[in-house]
Amino acid sequence: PKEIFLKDYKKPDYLFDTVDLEFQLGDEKTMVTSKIAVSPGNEAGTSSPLALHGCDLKLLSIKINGTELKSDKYTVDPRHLTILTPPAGVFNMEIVTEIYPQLNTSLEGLYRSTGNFCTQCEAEGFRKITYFQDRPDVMAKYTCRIEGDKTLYPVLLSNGNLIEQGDLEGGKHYALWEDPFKKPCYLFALVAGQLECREDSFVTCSGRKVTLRIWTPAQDLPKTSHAMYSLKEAMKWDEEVFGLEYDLDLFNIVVVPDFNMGAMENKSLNVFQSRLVLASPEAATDGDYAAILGVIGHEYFHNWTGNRVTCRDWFQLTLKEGLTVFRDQEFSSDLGCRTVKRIADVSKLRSYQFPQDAGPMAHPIRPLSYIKMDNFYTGLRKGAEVVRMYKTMFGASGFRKGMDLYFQRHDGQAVTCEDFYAAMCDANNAHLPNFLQWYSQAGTPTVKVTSSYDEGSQAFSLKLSQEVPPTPGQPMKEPMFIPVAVGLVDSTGKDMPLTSIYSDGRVQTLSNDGHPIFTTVLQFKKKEEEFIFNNVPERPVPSLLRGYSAPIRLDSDLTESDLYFLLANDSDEFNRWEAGQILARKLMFSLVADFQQQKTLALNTKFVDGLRAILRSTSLDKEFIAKAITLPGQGEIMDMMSIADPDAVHAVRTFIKKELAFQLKDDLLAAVTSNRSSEAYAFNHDSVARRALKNTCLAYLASLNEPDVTELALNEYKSATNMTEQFAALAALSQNPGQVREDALLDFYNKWQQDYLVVSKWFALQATSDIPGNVANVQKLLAHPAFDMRNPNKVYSLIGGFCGSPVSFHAKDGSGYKFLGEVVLQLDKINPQVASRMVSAFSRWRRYDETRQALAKAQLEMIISANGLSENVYEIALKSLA
Ligand code: HT7
Ligand code: ZN
Repeated sequence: PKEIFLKDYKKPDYLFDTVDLEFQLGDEKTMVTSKIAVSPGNEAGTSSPLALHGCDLKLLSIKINGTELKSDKYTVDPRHLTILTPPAGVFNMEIVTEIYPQLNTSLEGLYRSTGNFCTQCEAEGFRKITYFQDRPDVMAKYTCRIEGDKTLYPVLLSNGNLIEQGDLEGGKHYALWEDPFKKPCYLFALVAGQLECREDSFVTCSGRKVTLRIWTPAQDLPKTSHAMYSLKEAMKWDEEVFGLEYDLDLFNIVVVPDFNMGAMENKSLNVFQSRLVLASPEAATDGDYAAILGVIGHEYFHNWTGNRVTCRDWFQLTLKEGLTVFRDQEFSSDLGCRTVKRIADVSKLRSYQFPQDAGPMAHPIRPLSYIKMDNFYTGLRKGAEVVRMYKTMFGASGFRKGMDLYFQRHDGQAVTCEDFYAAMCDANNAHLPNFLQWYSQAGTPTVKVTSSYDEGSQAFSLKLSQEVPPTPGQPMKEPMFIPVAVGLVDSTGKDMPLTSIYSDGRVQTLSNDGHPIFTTVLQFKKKEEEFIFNNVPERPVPSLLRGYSAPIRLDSDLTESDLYFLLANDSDEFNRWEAGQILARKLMFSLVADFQQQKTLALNTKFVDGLRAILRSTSLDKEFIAKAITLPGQGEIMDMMSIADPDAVHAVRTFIKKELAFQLKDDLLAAVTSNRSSEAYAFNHDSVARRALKNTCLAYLASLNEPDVTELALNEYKSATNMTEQFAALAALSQNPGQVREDALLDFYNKWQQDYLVVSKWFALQATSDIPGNVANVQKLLAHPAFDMRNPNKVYSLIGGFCGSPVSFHAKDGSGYKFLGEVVLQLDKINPQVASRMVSAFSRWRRYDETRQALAKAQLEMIISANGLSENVYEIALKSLA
């Protein structure tokens, strides 16, 4: 396999100005005709060969300027078609190919999903449709004519505007679509099949009416109302916050059950996997509703950040993804609760991104090389944090100025991360030293903070030092620009006004137009720096990295009592939660040590009291309380250990959970009963928060495995009128092995077997379970009639869920590893993208004890030596073993 390097980027020798595609859809084969107007890619013109990408295509003919090209004028290999001596200047090229979508299980290019035709071209899937320069800096205007059987494929969709349609002989019909905007081929889309739509409209800020359609199989139409609401909210939000108006008169969303990722932002024809569109109160949880809002927003926001301004090459992926993830996070924050959303996003960053950034797949947000670009779509949250830092530095209005300048300069272009940085800095008349290091250095920086107070001079000093750990290919690192938001809390729990600060040999007066300032952002950009706050009347407790102002690991000298103080008092709610998490982590580490030394485990009463106070609070947001009483995940703790010990972490977390449940039982019971509601389901913050608190408390109680709480959970399960509460009760019951668990799981399946999305949840719940002997159970579920290896959603639920369980996946006898090794090979033959996501579970094998290391390594070696392995899986296995 060939490795592609950022440093080798060259502008294309040929440009494609217009692309006219014609598809003749057939049950057995589809014929694709592509007519391209080609022009030289540089001023001087070119006579170099024109190399086109292609994969799994049967070439039928090539014409240049209307004349069939003789076979000695081109070469074909399994990945390319090369025109050896293209004409000088502008010319037309026509290529006809045959493809076989019904055999395409990779779900990349043109494929079938439950009979319908669908495309997925990002990152490099267009080459599975026709020979093309499959790279994002080749931007063209497209038309697309689709022809197919009218009964089998009554709906024919592509990008842009429908400009013609009609019937043809032999029961066929056609549709002609024209997209007036230039786009890279990865944004091309075609959908054809038996679909119906929910239609609505949105009037844009300039008064234009846009028709909105969500297409699904007829029976699912009632479940599309939340998605439609989400789309309209997203359109309004982008106008209000960024002044960005939708640019066509039609916006289509199509739902497909078989899809490798969440969704795809094809120009005016977004494609979504069912889970991220379809929702009803009975069958979808609050989490599903929130995910739909976020992802509908995300794909819509790409229309400007990704589509109108796109990436020069795939190394710049974070340019569109980091920015768009940031935008969807802000959108969800504005529509819900900002602190809770921030906590959820930071938790995900810690559980998925940090481990990756510390393992063999660690790469800068702009990678330096790749074998398969698809493998680089897992690190996008760090990119969003990098974008967030611009906003932290420049404020909302400065960030908006930067965005305006970015669009003013680059609309219709394919650009780089430097272009974004330059727009942000130029619009704010600023320069951020060492900021670009975030794009080129991998690894999560650790920032150490020590504080001191001098009563005589009333000066409070914070000494900061940073360390970026070595990562593959990057043993030495440069300091990075790290914005550290800080507040100082006085002994009564109030924020102190910050008046002046000394750093870099100068004093800076802090004021906000004469108003006192309570949080300031330290611009930490060297290996070590000291910041001295002046006029500080008493020793404060510093509240550091407020709102999690940079994606780093913070190692401060805050004492346990400082942390309890912040947990109770910090005005920055994020940092209240954070203080609780740090305390919980410290507690878990000390109990893990006790467990490893076979000491009796005992819970610190101060911790119990701290959580009791939070639980009893009547002023805190209920969803915040639910988050604050939730312990850090097992993965997060293992990630911070020198040798990850899944058995100890699991035992300790289970112990703390049970002990808290025992000691807080009355408060937990009160929270469950007082948060019941007989009102009809609504997806609004108050109701979501109420359910979140109730469900979290129920999970604690059920861990006691006592008859009264089992009875309670059973009642909650039976009386639930929405999936959020029903599923939470089922999860609570299924913590404890035994007949009650088995009966509940069976009952749930019998109720929901017709709804494949709910069945996927049922798979995930069992797959992630920590009950003993779960490897065999998951193995059995693989043969369940409802499981289908070709459906990514089911694979992610069952296999992906299983890999996330420290107990079963890391079973000491290696049975979990063996199971995954076999599944990966099977899956790779069907869908390499999905297989490579599964094989990633092995990548951190060096973090475990020697026995586990040997067992996991053996599976990786077995995988890499298999015949016919895909490049996707090969790249992950190779880097994991390196
Ligand atoms: N931009 C979309 C990426 C995507 C993708 C990438 C590789 C393989 C399959 C894929 N499907 C969608 C997703 C997004 O930004 O939400
Ligand atoms: Zn995206």
